[in-house]
Amino acid sequence: MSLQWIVFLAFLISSTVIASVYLYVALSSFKEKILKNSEKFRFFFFLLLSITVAIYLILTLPKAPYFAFSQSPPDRVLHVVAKQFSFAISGFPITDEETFSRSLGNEVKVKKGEVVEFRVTSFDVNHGFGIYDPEGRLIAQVQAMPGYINRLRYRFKKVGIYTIQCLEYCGIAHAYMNAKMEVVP
Ligand SMILES: [Cu+2]
Repeated sequence: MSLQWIVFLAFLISSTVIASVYLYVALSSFKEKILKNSEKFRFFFFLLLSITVAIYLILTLPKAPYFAFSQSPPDRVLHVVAKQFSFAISGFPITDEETFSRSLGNEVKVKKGEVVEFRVTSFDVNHGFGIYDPEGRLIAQVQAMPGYINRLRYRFKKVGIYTIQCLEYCGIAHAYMNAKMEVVP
């Protein structure tokens, strides 16, 4: 069973539990006698929910790229600027429209195993910078915001063509706002 299915099933089970608790409390609140019991249940389920959330966070948060590579100095820095409706990616800073259009459609190649630091910003509105691996799985993402440079570090473990997709609805052609990146041996 793939990781995505496990996560999906875990989500399905936990959301069913939460929905049942809400339903139980909502239905039982009509009867005062059951209401007394439901308060006990409510506390129990709240505790259960808190523990479940805590376990999920403890297991997953340390794997977030923001923490995983915070101590590793980057081998490569890539500057990314988002602008309706494209991404310009370059090894050199993109400071104006001229450097933006020169960096458009760049063939970006990074080496497998390198820690890459993306410095992501936007020239107009908020965009999302999401990196998808060759199998189409979202592996890392950060916001592209005007006036801010957000850093995202990632170590690419697999060779192949990666897709960058905007993850923040930014206008009419948002769905087509993407770029490609290649990881080479
Ligand atoms: Cu968008």
